[in-house]
Amino acid sequence: MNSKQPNILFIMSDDHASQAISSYNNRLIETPNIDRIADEGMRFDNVYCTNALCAPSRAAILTGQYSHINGVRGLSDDFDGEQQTFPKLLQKNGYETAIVGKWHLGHGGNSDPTGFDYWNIFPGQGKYHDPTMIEMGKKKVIEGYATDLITDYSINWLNSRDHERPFMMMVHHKAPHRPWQPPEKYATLFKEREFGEPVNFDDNYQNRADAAMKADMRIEDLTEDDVKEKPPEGLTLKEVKKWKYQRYIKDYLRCVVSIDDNVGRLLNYLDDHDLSENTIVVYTSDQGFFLGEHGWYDKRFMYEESLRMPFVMRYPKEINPKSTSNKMIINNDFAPTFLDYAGADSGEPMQGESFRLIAQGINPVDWRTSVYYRYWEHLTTHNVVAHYGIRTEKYKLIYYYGDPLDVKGAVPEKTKPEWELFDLEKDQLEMNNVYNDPSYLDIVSELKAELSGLREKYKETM
Ligand SMILES: [Ca+2]
Repeated sequence: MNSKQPNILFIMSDDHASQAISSYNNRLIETPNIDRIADEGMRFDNVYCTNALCAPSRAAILTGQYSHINGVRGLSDDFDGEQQTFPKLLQKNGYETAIVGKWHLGHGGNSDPTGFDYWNIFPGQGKYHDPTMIEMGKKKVIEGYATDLITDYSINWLNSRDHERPFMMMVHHKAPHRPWQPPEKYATLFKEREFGEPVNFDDNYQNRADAAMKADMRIEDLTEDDVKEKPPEGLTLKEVKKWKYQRYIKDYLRCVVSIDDNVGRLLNYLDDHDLSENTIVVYTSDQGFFLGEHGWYDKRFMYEESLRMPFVMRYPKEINPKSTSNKMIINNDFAPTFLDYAGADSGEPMQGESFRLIAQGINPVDWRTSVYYRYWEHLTTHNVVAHYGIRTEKYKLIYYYGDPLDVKGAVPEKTKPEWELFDLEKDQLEMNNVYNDPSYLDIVSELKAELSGLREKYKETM
């Protein structure tokens, strides 16, 4: 074994917003175990997904490529398991690799993982309670709670792996994805607590593109299945919305508490087996999520809450404790970064960059200062309009390009193209579209030029 090659433990949950991680924001809950990774390593404050949806983000992470290159633009696109991924390249470079939990790629989310020596996954989205799991092709129903089971199987594999080789394991939680079903032991946690609503909970979607008004992901839209019972009789619409929010946020946070416990179990395992020093530990989520901001749940939009991924990383040999970075990182960067740590060549160039130096506290002078994003699904679930855009340190420009679109699963409808510009220094909550404000004319033309440069760089032609 090459002792210079670190182990990589990549823990990723599904739809876990940084607003619900105390290292980022302690308004809602404490997450001591996830915080421990940040406290003993680095908290990255500007990590963005390139397409805020489960399968596309997973494909971008594995391949280091944007959706139009890796083929997974929306949930109905197949993932070609033959293509290059970082786990395959790690295998070639001496690593033993494993994935446990949510895979959700290919053939409606149901392909067999490639590039892994061991895999044990859910079919499709998976279930919270007594889930079916497919272990190396063998399907079984397993009694228990998904988040605990994923950790149990991960620990089993860590015990049985080849101890002579470095490992890379992806631990992919289903939680806290909809329908937010917590484990029995946390069923009544927060019962007596009333969570405050975000300041823009009653957003009326004025001063915005029509896309915001059009989206069906308001707290009011939460179904009886989502909130698990009928609202009490006699409430006004406003009271129903407030009641649904409490139901929603409590179940969401109960799922998060269970994730945090299970992150703690893995960190303890590393400590107990003398692995903490030579293991890179990451905790992230496939995208962010709206927790009542803009009056919404779900993701998809290029707005901050859904665009931003929580990302904390510990590697005592190279990363200083309690460090933070505000450099702009995208999920396409994860693959090249892990390959860099492993001393492995990425072969065909990926569309991300290694941020290993940034993690060491060194800021490369030529690091990107803007990020390209694209949400491809058009008026599918939650009726969100397809869009692309650019985020810089100060501004965000979004183009809802309208019909027609050659996108699988698109519902044809006449949608007129529209733009949004947010001045993020003055309007962090993205409530006021200044695209048509004449004082931003120069900014708009600079951003459009940069956006078209990024599209060219990433070979985005549609
Ligand atoms: Ca997700």
